[in-house]
Amino acid sequence: MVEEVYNRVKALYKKKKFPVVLGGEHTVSIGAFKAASELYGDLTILQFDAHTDMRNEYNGSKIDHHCVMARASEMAPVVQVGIRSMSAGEREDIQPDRVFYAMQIYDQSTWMYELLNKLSRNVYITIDLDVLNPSIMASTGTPEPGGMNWFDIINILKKISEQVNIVGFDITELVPNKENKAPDYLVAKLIYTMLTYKFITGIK
Ligand SMILES: [Mn+2]
Repeated sequence: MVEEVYNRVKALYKKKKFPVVLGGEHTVSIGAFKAASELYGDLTILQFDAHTDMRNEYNGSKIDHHCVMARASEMAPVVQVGIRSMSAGEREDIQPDRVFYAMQIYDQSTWMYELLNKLSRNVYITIDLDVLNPSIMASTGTPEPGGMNWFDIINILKKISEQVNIVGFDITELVPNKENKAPDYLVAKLIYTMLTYKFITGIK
Protein backbone atom coordinates (compact mmCIF):
# COMPACT_ATOMS: atom_id res chain seq x y z
CA MET A 1 0.00 0.00 0.00
CA VAL A 2 2.85 2.40 0.88
CA GLU A 3 4.55 1.64 -2.46
CA GLU A 4 1.27 2.12 -4.32
CA VAL A 5 0.64 5.55 -2.74
CA TYR A 6 4.28 6.49 -3.41
CA ASN A 7 3.97 5.55 -7.10
CA ARG A 8 0.67 7.41 -7.53
CA VAL A 9 1.94 10.59 -5.82
CA LYS A 10 5.19 10.44 -7.78
CA ALA A 11 3.21 10.13 -11.03
CA LEU A 12 1.14 13.19 -10.06
CA TYR A 13 4.31 15.19 -9.39
CA LYS A 14 5.64 14.14 -12.76
CA LYS A 15 2.53 15.67 -14.36
CA LYS A 16 3.01 18.85 -12.27
CA LYS A 17 -0.17 18.09 -10.33
CA PHE A 18 -0.79 18.84 -6.66
CA PRO A 19 -1.35 15.68 -4.58
CA VAL A 20 -4.15 15.41 -2.01
CA VAL A 21 -4.18 12.04 -0.24
CA LEU A 22 -7.24 10.93 1.73
CA GLY A 23 -7.45 8.30 4.50
CA GLY A 24 -8.52 6.15 6.13
CA GLU A 25 -5.64 5.06 8.20
CA HIS A 26 -2.86 7.60 8.80
CA THR A 27 -0.40 5.09 7.33
CA VAL A 28 -1.49 6.23 3.83
CA SER A 29 0.74 9.28 4.36
CA ILE A 30 4.04 7.40 4.32
CA GLY A 31 4.18 6.87 0.53
CA ALA A 32 3.31 10.53 -0.03
CA PHE A 33 6.09 11.65 2.36
CA LYS A 34 8.54 9.57 0.33
CA ALA A 35 7.49 11.06 -3.02
CA ALA A 36 7.51 14.64 -1.68
CA SER A 37 10.87 14.28 0.10
CA GLU A 38 12.52 12.84 -3.01
CA LEU A 39 11.35 15.76 -5.13
CA TYR A 40 11.82 18.61 -2.66
CA GLY A 41 15.15 18.93 -0.87
CA ASP A 42 14.18 21.77 1.42
CA LEU A 43 11.10 20.07 2.86
CA THR A 44 9.37 20.16 6.23
CA ILE A 45 6.67 17.61 7.05
CA LEU A 46 4.11 19.46 9.17
CA GLN A 47 1.78 17.23 11.17
CA PHE A 48 -1.53 18.19 12.78
CA ASP A 49 -2.45 15.36 15.13
CA ALA A 50 -3.48 14.64 18.73
CA HIS A 51 -0.82 11.92 18.87
CA THR A 52 2.90 12.04 18.14
CA ASP A 53 2.84 8.78 16.07
CA MET A 54 6.59 8.54 16.80
CA ARG A 55 6.91 4.88 17.81
CA ASN A 56 9.63 3.19 15.81
CA GLU A 57 7.49 0.07 15.55
CA TYR A 58 4.19 -1.25 16.82
CA ASN A 59 3.12 -4.91 17.04
CA GLY A 60 6.28 -5.80 15.15
CA SER A 61 5.56 -3.47 12.21
CA LYS A 62 7.20 -0.20 11.21
CA ILE A 63 4.25 0.55 8.90
CA ASP A 64 1.49 1.45 11.35
CA HIS A 65 -0.44 4.58 12.29
CA HIS A 66 1.52 4.68 15.57
CA CYS A 67 4.76 4.93 13.53
CA VAL A 68 3.81 7.40 10.76
CA MET A 69 5.90 10.28 12.01
CA ALA A 70 8.86 8.07 12.92
CA ARG A 71 8.94 7.20 9.20
CA ALA A 72 8.45 10.88 8.26
CA SER A 73 11.40 11.96 10.42
CA GLU A 74 13.65 9.58 8.47
CA MET A 75 12.83 11.55 5.30
CA ALA A 76 12.56 15.21 6.34
CA PRO A 77 12.47 17.49 9.41
CA VAL A 78 9.13 17.24 11.21
CA VAL A 79 7.01 19.80 13.09
CA GLN A 80 4.12 18.54 15.23
CA VAL A 81 1.01 20.58 16.16
CA GLY A 82 -1.92 19.86 18.49
CA ILE A 83 -0.27 17.00 20.37
CA ARG A 84 -2.01 15.91 23.57
CA SER A 85 -1.24 12.21 23.91
CA MET A 86 1.89 10.06 23.59
CA SER A 87 3.45 6.95 25.10
CA ALA A 88 6.20 7.35 27.69
CA GLY A 89 8.77 5.97 25.23
CA GLU A 90 7.90 8.55 22.58
CA ARG A 91 9.12 11.34 24.86
CA GLU A 92 12.65 10.30 23.93
CA ASP A 93 11.92 10.48 20.19
CA ILE A 94 10.29 13.88 19.86
CA GLN A 95 12.19 17.13 19.41
CA PRO A 96 10.66 19.35 22.12
CA ASP A 97 11.34 22.60 20.25
CA ARG A 98 9.43 21.27 17.23
CA VAL A 99 6.28 20.21 19.11
CA PHE A 100 3.34 22.57 19.68
CA TYR A 101 1.16 20.96 22.32
CA ALA A 102 -2.61 21.44 22.25
CA MET A 103 -2.47 22.96 25.73
CA GLN A 104 0.17 25.46 24.68
CA ILE A 105 -1.77 26.65 21.60
CA TYR A 106 -5.14 26.80 23.34
CA ASP A 107 -6.63 30.29 23.48
CA GLN A 108 -3.56 32.17 22.24
CA SER A 109 -1.95 32.95 18.91
CA THR A 110 1.75 33.74 19.44
CA TRP A 111 2.58 30.07 18.82
CA MET A 112 1.63 30.61 15.17
CA TYR A 113 4.61 32.88 14.60
CA GLU A 114 6.95 30.43 16.33
CA LEU A 115 5.60 27.69 14.07
CA LEU A 116 6.03 29.73 10.89
CA ASN A 117 9.67 30.34 11.87
CA LYS A 118 10.31 26.60 12.00
CA LEU A 119 9.08 25.84 8.47
CA SER A 120 11.37 25.54 5.45
CA ARG A 121 10.56 26.79 1.96
CA ASN A 122 8.58 23.66 0.98
CA VAL A 123 6.04 22.10 3.31
CA TYR A 124 4.00 18.90 3.08
CA ILE A 125 1.03 18.92 5.48
CA THR A 126 -0.37 15.76 7.07
CA ILE A 127 -3.61 16.17 9.03
CA ASP A 128 -4.88 13.45 11.35
CA LEU A 129 -8.44 14.58 12.06
CA ASP A 130 -8.12 13.73 15.74
CA VAL A 131 -6.13 16.98 16.06
CA LEU A 132 -9.58 18.63 16.10
CA ASN A 133 -11.78 18.96 19.13
CA PRO A 134 -14.17 15.96 19.35
CA SER A 135 -17.07 18.43 19.68
CA ILE A 136 -16.63 19.19 15.95
CA MET A 137 -14.85 15.96 14.89
CA ALA A 138 -16.28 12.92 16.62
CA SER A 139 -15.92 10.72 13.52
CA THR A 140 -12.42 9.45 14.14
CA GLY A 141 -11.00 6.27 15.63
CA THR A 142 -9.13 7.74 18.60
CA PRO A 143 -10.80 11.01 19.71
CA GLU A 144 -8.93 12.91 22.43
CA PRO A 145 -10.45 15.61 24.67
CA GLY A 146 -9.28 19.14 23.88
CA GLY A 147 -7.83 20.00 20.49
CA MET A 148 -8.19 22.59 17.78
CA ASN A 149 -11.45 24.15 16.68
CA TRP A 150 -12.38 25.07 13.10
CA PHE A 151 -11.04 28.61 13.08
CA ASP A 152 -7.85 27.58 14.94
CA ILE A 153 -6.85 25.23 12.14
CA ILE A 154 -8.16 27.43 9.31
CA ASN A 155 -6.26 30.48 10.57
CA ILE A 156 -2.92 28.72 10.83
CA LEU A 157 -3.34 26.97 7.46
CA LYS A 158 -4.04 30.32 5.80
CA LYS A 159 -0.93 31.89 7.37
CA ILE A 160 1.19 28.93 6.27
CA SER A 161 -0.10 29.20 2.69
CA GLU A 162 0.90 32.86 2.60
CA GLN A 163 4.50 32.14 3.63
CA VAL A 164 5.65 28.79 2.27
CA ASN A 165 5.18 26.56 -0.76
CA ILE A 166 2.73 23.82 0.21
CA VAL A 167 3.70 20.81 -1.94
CA GLY A 168 0.84 18.48 -1.03
CA PHE A 169 -1.34 17.43 1.84
CA ASP A 170 -3.25 14.52 3.27
CA ILE A 171 -6.25 14.27 5.56
CA THR A 172 -6.62 11.00 7.43
CA GLU A 173 -8.51 9.01 10.05
CA LEU A 174 -12.10 9.93 9.08
CA VAL A 175 -14.50 7.23 10.29
CA PRO A 176 -17.87 8.36 8.88
CA ASN A 177 -20.89 7.99 11.16
CA LYS A 178 -24.31 7.70 9.49
CA GLU A 179 -25.98 9.42 12.45
CA ASN A 180 -23.81 12.55 12.29
CA LYS A 181 -22.99 14.04 8.92
CA ALA A 182 -21.35 17.22 10.23
CA PRO A 183 -17.80 15.82 10.51
CA ASP A 184 -17.95 14.52 6.90
CA TYR A 185 -18.91 17.99 5.67
CA LEU A 186 -16.18 19.50 7.82
CA VAL A 187 -13.59 17.36 6.04
CA ALA A 188 -14.96 18.24 2.58
CA LYS A 189 -14.84 21.90 3.49
CA LEU A 190 -11.33 21.57 4.98
CA ILE A 191 -10.09 20.07 1.69
CA TYR A 192 -11.53 22.77 -0.51
CA THR A 193 -10.49 25.53 1.88
CA MET A 194 -6.90 24.21 1.76
CA LEU A 195 -7.06 24.10 -2.05
CA THR A 196 -8.32 27.70 -2.04
CA TYR A 197 -5.39 28.74 0.15
CA LYS A 198 -2.98 26.88 -2.10
CA PHE A 199 -4.25 28.07 -5.47
CA ILE A 200 -6.16 31.33 -4.90
CA THR A 201 -5.10 33.30 -1.82
CA GLY A 202 -1.69 31.85 -0.92
CA ILE A 203 1.74 32.54 -2.42
CA LYS A 204 2.24 31.41 -5.98
MN1 LIG B 1 -1.97 10.10 13.54
